[in-house]
Amino acid sequence: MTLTEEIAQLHSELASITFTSPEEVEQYRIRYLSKKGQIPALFERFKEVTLEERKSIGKLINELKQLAEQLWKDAQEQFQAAETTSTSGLFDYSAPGWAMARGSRHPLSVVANEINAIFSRLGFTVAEGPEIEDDWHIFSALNFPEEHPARDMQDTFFVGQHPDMALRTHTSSVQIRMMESKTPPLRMIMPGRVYRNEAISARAHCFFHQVEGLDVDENVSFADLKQTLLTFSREMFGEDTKIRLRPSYFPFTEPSAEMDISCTVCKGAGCNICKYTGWVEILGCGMVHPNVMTNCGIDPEKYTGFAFGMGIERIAILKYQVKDLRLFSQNDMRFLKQFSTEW
Ligand code: 2NL
Repeated sequence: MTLTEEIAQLHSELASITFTSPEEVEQYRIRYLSKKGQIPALFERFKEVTLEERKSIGKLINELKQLAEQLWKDAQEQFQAAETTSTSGLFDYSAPGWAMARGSRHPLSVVANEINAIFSRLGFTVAEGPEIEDDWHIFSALNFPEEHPARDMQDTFFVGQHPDMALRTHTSSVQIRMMESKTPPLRMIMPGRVYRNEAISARAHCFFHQVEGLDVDENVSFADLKQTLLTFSREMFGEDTKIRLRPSYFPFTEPSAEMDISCTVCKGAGCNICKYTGWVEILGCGMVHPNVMTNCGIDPEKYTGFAFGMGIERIAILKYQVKDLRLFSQNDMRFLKQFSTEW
């Protein structure tokens, strides 16, 4: 084979070469470019070339050498880049997975769910209704007199300039809707958000959450109210919880009462949660006023009913000893994360 033919053959050999591993690149370097490789060998044979051929053959050999070196450089870069980006051979399939952060329920949801569950077991269903209400469902149907202070602009958020529409101040509006649209027996609770126009502080907020309950049927008595609330209190706060009813006044119930439970913190011995009385107030209740029954189209001669209402924040504050109402709406993760084990 002449030198020219040999150069041509090597040229086509190099043109078709591909690399699949760094080892092949090294083999290539040894075979073509190392001291004893095929390209330096061509330079050895160049000594035999005649004077007239030197220029053209010299050019061919140099071109071949440049090609061979370029291929080697490219191949090295190719495998270097692969080595830094590929994880093949480095990934440990037996390594434990990332720990998934567990979400947590809002404490008010935890308490509301628990209240719902307890009353569900006592045969109450859950009803919900609109947060923007008319005057009838918030005040008039509930026997609030025309001049009652709760109707004041100061206490209630009215919607726009509308004198008749407002954000509900209690969930009794939902109870009115239920009594208007259904016939007794009615046994239901109404949880939801309510609004009051108050300056925000540790003890007051412009919105909070309530659960109200209603039981209307023939022969429903104050004793039924008392036993229902005692059962609820024992389930919610523990078997040994005592209740105490104090006479009170609401426009929508007669008679009316406020209910205390024995202090959950000191069990009645006296502490700063119960202000050393041994009792803490948790709800208001009473027998549905006959006027309210009539307003909803229910005959108060045939049916009687009891009703009650409690603030969910108040129950949560007692249960978790929360010192500031604002914590419930600030979404501070340090506060919320503490409830991660609750449902
Ligand atoms: C409280 C007191 C109460 C009611 C709510 C009610 C509803 C209807 C008829 C009669 Cl439709 N009563 N609800 C009754 C007594 C007390 O709530 O202090 N809530 C936080």
